[in-house]
Amino acid sequence: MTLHEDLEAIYQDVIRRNPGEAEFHQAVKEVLGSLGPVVAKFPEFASERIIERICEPERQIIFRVPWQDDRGNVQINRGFRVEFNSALGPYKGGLRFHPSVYLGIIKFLGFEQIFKNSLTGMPIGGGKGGSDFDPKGRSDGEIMRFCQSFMTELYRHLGEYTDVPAGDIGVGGREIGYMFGQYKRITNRYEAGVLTGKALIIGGSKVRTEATGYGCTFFVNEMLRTREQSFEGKRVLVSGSGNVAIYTLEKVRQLGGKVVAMSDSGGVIYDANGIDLDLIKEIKEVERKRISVYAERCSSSKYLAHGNIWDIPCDVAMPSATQNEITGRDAETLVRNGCIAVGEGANMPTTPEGVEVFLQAGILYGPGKAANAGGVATSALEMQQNAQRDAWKFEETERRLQEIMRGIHETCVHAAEEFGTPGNLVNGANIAGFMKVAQAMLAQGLI
Ligand code: NDP
Ligand code: 2IT
Repeated sequence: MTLHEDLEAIYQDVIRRNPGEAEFHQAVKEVLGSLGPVVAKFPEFASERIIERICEPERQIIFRVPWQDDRGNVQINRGFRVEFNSALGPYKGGLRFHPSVYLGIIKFLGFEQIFKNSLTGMPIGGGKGGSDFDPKGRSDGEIMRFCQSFMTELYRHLGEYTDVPAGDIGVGGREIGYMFGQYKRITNRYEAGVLTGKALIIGGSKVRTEATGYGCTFFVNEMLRTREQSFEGKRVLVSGSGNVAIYTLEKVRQLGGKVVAMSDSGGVIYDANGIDLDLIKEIKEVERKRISVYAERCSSSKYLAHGNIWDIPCDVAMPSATQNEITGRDAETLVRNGCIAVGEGANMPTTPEGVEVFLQAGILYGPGKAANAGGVATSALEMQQNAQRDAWKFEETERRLQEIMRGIHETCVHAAEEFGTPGNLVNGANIAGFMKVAQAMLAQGLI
């Protein structure tokens, strides 16, 4: 992708100032790739150096997380919180616990989060955090001690009006609960709105657990509707088998589609009859086991160790595991096999080469910052309920989520059209997300 001349200079500066952070460079390049027509139309963004400011996090926190494992050994991990942009509201974004986490991952996620949160239309800024801690194989006690140590440093940077974390890979309701308990203990404040993704009993919102997967499915449904299509009878691939993947499966089924394959980092399960939702929930949410166990218990399914899920023919692909999981070659395979729509539940799951293949082929392509925004949008609904000391019903909350996803899709479609690339939702999402943040920054002066 070639960038507009001024944007290329900004991009080169980002590379120079952030060496070795490949994922962050990739995320920045993708957004800058959409902004050529915007800087041409709004010269004040250049004179006020809005884009350079957006590319520089407002604050970056890196800290030591010491904890004791079950054998009495001392363990040391590294914790991160990147408070990227607060033009639209308090920093908001998840925490990722995964051994691959380093500053470049947290910065790519935090950067994406700015535009995603802007697209939701809710008053939330962008941030992200996490640790290189690997939760796999750790006992409940170890997870709790790690979360408590992590929060013992992080708490001083948080607050319902300052910075509000939630979950991401490796962080779900259990971890949020342990962190919330430690925050309350240190601060002596029952400040429900300081974390989202809480269990219902401690101020969580109905539908937050389901929200990212449901939202992504709603988004794909909106895309399909533009071509007089629906999920009815469609074969769907959903990579991953975590929170986003499971609730994508649930909603796709409700809308008449059939998820024929899922995966984890070890392999792929395939079931032409459609994956059994209850069995997946039991194995992943209750027993916390690997997806290979599914094939042991379900005779109509096959386990493909180290298999590539994107080799399986499908109508719709919903990557819901991790970044760069669809390569250019995978994208070509999907298109060749007749895939008509891709909705990204994960953050940046498609490489730049893959994105190019989808756009060139003219298939429906919903980029992560639009398609997976339902999770953070429902987090913002959780913050609203906490502020009101209220708890809404499931149906009402889901209705709001669906409305928000419809709105995001419409916003992206309009922005893509207005700036000369109809149907290109990458440009639509980047431009619409950027415009609100840029205007809010201008309104607040040079800060
Ligand atoms: P979970 O931890 O619940 O599940 C992650 C799943 O992805 C697991 O099946 C995991 O397999 C797989 N996975 C993770 N890393 C890798 C890797 N490096 N290679 C192969 N497989 C991998 O996380 P979530 O479902 O919450 O998150 C999934 C994606 O969705 C992430 O990209 C996240 O950023 C994004 N997202 C999440 C939101 C949320 O609300 N939770 C909101 C918006 C986006 P294994 O167990 O083998 O590691
Ligand atoms: O990537 C994401 O949007 C999330 N992990 C959810 C963030 C949130 O604050 O709910």
